[in-house]
Amino acid sequence: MSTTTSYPRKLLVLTAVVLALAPVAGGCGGGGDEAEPEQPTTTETGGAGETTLQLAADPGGALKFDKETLEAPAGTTSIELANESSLPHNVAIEGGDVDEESETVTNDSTSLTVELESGTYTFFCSVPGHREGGMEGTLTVG
Ligand SMILES: [Cu+2]
Repeated sequence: MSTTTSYPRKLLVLTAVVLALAPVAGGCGGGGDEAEPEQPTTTETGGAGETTLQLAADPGGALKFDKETLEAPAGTTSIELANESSLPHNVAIEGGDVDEESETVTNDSTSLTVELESGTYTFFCSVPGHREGGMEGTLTVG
């Protein structure tokens, strides 16, 4: 007669909480908090992945984005623009055959999704005067 000994196994299920949600804008203005969480850009190899880039207009109302350069692999790219200022802004992409722009928002966010091939593009705000004022940067795709 043998006793069957069963070893209880604890299955530790790790639930990965993806913090993909941008913090809801609760406070308006003030607080020059530049602590921006670095987001792990999980780019799936395989080509057809979609990349989301975060971009923000200066919350204090300066004519600038928080980044002067952006990078993405070729494919579908979405640029999410957060504009917490009282100035209207948008994000536009120009280069190659691409000439697209998002809607213009004030105290809101918007996004622009484009198909991009390898190359160098310019992103900017197309509100008159803003690009000239400094709302411009380089998007490198490759
Ligand atoms: Cu602008």
